[in-house]
Amino acid sequence: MIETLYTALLLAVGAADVNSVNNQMAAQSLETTRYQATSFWANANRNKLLTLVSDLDADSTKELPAVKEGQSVINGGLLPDTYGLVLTDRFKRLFGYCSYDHGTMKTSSGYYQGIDTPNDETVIGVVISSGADGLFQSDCKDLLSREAQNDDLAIYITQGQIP
Ligand SMILES: [Ca+2]
Ligand SMILES: [Ca+2]
Repeated sequence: MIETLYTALLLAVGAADVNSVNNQMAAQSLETTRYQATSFWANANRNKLLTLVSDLDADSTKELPAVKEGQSVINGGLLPDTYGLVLTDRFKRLFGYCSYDHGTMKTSSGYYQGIDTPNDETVIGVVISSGADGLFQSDCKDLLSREAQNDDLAIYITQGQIP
């Protein structure tokens, strides 16, 4: 199927553009690979972050580590660099990170203010790659309801995943 499409494409563009088509296909395949690798590392970070939860404001709701300040996803920051996390995506750019403070107490710095009564489905953190365009279009406020924007690749961490 792909071979047929490829042949049809070559016939359509003419032999002179074969290299250009080849380059385009290689670029697309590289991009796919980078997305897969990015997704893999973001997942690895999620698993590590889930071992680092604590009820830092003593309201019986656990928080992930706070964000590290830095230019990143809107209303968020960067992954903390003190836990051996993978800090960059496969485009070699820093991952963004949202961390939410839920529960009856939610004023800790380094967190986006969450909701009073989180449940297992509630997002408590997001590891996010800016994608191929290198720009974060997403906002931690909207990521709370899983609304990643444009080509940003978001891996959500939920309360129910806390071991
Ligand atoms: Ca809290
Ligand atoms: Ca982006």
